[in-house]
Amino acid sequence: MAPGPLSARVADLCQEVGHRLGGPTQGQVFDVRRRLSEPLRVAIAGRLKSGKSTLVNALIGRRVAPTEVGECTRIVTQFRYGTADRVDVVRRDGSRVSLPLDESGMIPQRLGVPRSEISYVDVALTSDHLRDLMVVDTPGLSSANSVVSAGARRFLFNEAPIDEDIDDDSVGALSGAEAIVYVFTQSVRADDVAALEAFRSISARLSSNPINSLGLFNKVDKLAGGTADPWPVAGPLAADQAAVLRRVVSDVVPIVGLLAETTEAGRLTAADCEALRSLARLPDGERTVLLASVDLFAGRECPVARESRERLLRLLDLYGIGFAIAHLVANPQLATSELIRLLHSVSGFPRLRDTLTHAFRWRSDAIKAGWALSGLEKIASHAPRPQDRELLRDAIERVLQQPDYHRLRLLEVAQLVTTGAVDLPDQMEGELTRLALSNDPGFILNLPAAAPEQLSRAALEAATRWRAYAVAGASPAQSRVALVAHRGFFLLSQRVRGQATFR
Ligand SMILES: Nc1nc2c(ncn2[C@@H]2O[C@H](COP(=O)(O)OP(=O)(O)OP(=O)(O)O)[C@@H](O)[C@H]2O)c(=O)[nH]1
Ligand SMILES: [Mg+2]
Repeated sequence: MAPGPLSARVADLCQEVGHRLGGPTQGQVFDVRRRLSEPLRVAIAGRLKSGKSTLVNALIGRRVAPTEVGECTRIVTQFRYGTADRVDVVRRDGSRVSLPLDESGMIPQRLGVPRSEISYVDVALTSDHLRDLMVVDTPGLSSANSVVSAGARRFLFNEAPIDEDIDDDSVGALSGAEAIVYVFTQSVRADDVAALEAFRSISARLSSNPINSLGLFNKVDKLAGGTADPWPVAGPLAADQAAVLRRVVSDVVPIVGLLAETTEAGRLTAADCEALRSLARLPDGERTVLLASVDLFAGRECPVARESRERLLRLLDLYGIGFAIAHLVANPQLATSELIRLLHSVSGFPRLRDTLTHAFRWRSDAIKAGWALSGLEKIASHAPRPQDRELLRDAIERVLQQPDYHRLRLLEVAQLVTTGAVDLPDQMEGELTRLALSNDPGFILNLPAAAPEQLSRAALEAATRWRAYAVAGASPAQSRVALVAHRGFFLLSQRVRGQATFR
């Protein structure tokens, strides 16, 4: 996938200037360019057993990460695209040990290197999904267990070190990511909020913020219990959660990760579907009893073999099984492909994929460009040859002058506001966040159906409002933020007008 326009321009800068630089400085600048061409790196963080590895498999479209026990889940594992499948165990001294995937196509349970020596596991896969996305699976954060640990409270209130909860390898993996998905499994409760606030302390260290982080409300199939439809509950709960967590994540997406994994990784076989069809043909009363609980489903006498039923539970759990059977009862002719499509859609995964591929990709362009420019500034300040320093600084300055790069400033100030470092009235905070996080003028201005002329006018009005706020009544910090927003809306109005005249 081609990099976004801002990163592409910084990559061009590296290319042009790079050739004129001295040896070591040139190498560093080319490193920045290489990193810019890598796909979006998404790190998955969250509690123990919250379903991180399950989600990783869904994102990759293959079941490669172990999801029950096993050594790997305790170690940072990076998944990236490669021309051949390959697992490299990377030692802390940088040396690598290559292993094949095991006979079921998964990361082997035994890595053959003592855990204390392992820095991370680097998995290259031929999966097409990874051409656009690098995924980093991290070990569970024990601090955020369902009952808030003393540790979580301590670093919430006293900013005590968090090393005991998150090891340095995880910090490294997470802070190298452009996007972080926090997986949690329960609806908002007072103590949950505290636990999630704990993520905030961690996230401060990881430079994660609501702009590059997304909440994933996983296992929503467990919400309503049994086979009941969780979605009428999950949607509103996720919205509540997003409101409570607005200083932590940009949105909360509800999902049934297990169904996402099973359908994305193509795990449901013809035999599984046949078993579901047999269950759908049972008398109503018998089916109701079977579907009343996991124990009854697995243990009760029934024409479908017990192993098949246990396998169905592992693939779909009770809700997925009930959902599939209900569709097969209503429509016995339902094609298997259609059944899988329905399961995929009810998993909530399409919305997550959409958020990652649209919102995060667009944002990540600016995040990456910003990251690269500050990297280049650092390289410039350490460059041994004065002419290299000057060359780099000039080039950076030229790029930053371009109006498009105002987005970097916008992200910076939005981050100050969303993390609470600078306070703004709620409505203004919302407007600024939309401006920083979206490319869609209708969404930013809350005028989804407006014509370009109206949008351009509204953007100009917003620009005037922000300027008025900046000069009257705002604190110096608020004023700085407001001036950046002012220019952002001014540029937006110009962009919309430009598009209108080209129609
Ligand atoms: N019912 C249900 N089970 C799920 C869902 N997502 C994951 N699971 C199950 O939850 C268990 C834990 O999932 P993992 O993906 O291993 O969780 P993890 O966060 O990687 O766990 P650790 O790495 O050990 O912290 C597995 O048995 C999954 O099958 C879901 O949406 N619904
Ligand atoms: Mg795991």
